[in-house]
Amino acid sequence: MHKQLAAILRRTTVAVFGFALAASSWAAGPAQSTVPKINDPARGWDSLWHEVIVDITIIGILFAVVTAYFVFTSRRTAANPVGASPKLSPASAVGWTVLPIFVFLSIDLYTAANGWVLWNHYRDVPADRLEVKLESGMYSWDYTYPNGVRTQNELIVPAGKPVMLRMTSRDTLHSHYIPDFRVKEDSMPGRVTYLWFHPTKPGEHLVTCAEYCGVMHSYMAGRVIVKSAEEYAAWMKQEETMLAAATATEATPAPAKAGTPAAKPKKT
Ligand SMILES: [Cu+2]
Repeated sequence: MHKQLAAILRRTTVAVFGFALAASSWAAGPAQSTVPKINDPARGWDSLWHEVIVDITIIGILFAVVTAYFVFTSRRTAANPVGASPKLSPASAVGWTVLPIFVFLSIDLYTAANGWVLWNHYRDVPADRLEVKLESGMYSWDYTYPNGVRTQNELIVPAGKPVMLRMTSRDTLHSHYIPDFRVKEDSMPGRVTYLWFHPTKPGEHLVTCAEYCGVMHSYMAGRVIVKSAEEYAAWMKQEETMLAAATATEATPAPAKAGTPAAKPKKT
């Protein structure tokens, strides 16, 4: 009876693990598709930030409790009391100093290491991306798409594709900040910097200048407008048509000015 029970248990365990394995490989199926996974660090920054907030809250409460304890136990209870230093051996004095430093430093090193990993992910721009040039200037953001289409203060992008900005400035230092995508990077004259982000669904997001650049600095705001892939394609087609028409007009020689007197027929 005991052996039978063990056999049933063994078979059940094998079946459950087998099913779990099959289910997990089925669930992992889409990840093995040819579409590369975008390693967007934006959510990583958020969790790291939350971690820091939790850490400093716990440490703050801990310090407040210890301080309150010492304030209470060391309060003045008699007139002119004379205290006595605690007797600590050199080893325990070093221990009380080194251990807390190690504990708090390890938290700092842990968050710094996580930040370093995220930063490396961030500097590694996905290969399949939309690349747009940005020239900043007092006080506007001027975007140029690969086909020559230009926009000002509105960066229109398709959902689902990483967007990279190659940035420079025509006057002074600015900083292109898109809070919703957790990206901010200086743009400056004589140097090309970059940032990238991954818009996943249609919507609008604020762009603002995060570097004081002049008296109208606070008005240097724009928008990232994320459209669906179809809407973006339609918008881009329209812009390309307008650009082609404008280029054709520029290339055509100007007609004779209206009002120019026609050559008079010669009198015979
Ligand atoms: Cu600016």
